[in-house]
Amino acid sequence: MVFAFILKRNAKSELKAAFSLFSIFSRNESTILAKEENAKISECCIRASSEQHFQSVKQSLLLYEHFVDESEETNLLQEIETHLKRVRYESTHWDDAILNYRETEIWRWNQQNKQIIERIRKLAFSKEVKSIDFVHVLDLAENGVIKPHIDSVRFCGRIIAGLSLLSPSIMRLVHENNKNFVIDVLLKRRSLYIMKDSIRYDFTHQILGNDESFFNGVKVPKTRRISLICRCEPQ
Ligand SMILES: O=C(O)CCC(=O)C(=O)O
Repeated sequence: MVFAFILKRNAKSELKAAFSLFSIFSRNESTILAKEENAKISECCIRASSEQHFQSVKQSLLLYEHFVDESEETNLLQEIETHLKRVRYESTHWDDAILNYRETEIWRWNQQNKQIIERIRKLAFSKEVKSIDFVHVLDLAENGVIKPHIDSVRFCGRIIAGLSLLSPSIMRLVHENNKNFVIDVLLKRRSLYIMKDSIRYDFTHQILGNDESFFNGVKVPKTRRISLICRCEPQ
């Protein structure tokens, strides 16, 4: 079944200009130890259009580098391939929000991979929210792009967690009512992001195409990328 998570899309206009209007703050190469899970939250891969903007969203955007190791990535990919092998790449999504991709949903995982999914859910979802039982798997081809959108509130609650496999990419978040409020996130291979509350509801998110894929002025070559997206149930 193809997903219908995507509700809104914004025109691309103004985005390119936004970073030049503000001085861009880049976080120091520092990490904060998250007490609850002993996982490292990385701020160095998050760039906001101003320090004030960064401060106002840092509680609702979390990034964990090296969330899985290489062998865990290999195991996940092996299982995912068995689900994707009969799925064809599509050039465009039903609402034109994604280009050059294929997708599936996985309900049951082998024992090893199930533990990784449980780790994601434990870290991302508090006790008050119920996670959706299946994982959305999105395979974005090298020339694939996810355009700006906000996930539909009909299908997804206040928290979205995504694990990036195979390739780094840039996720751009733009405030719906203030197009100058822009956050770029370097999603490294094997990293996990968690978007919640304000970031999830008030910002569009997108994955930049390879030609626009730069962080701090440095090219981030995006090849084929597979993401595992865990969501919680709508309220
Ligand atoms: O691939 C990702 O990490 C984001 C996917 C996405 O934008 C979505 O499913 O709404």
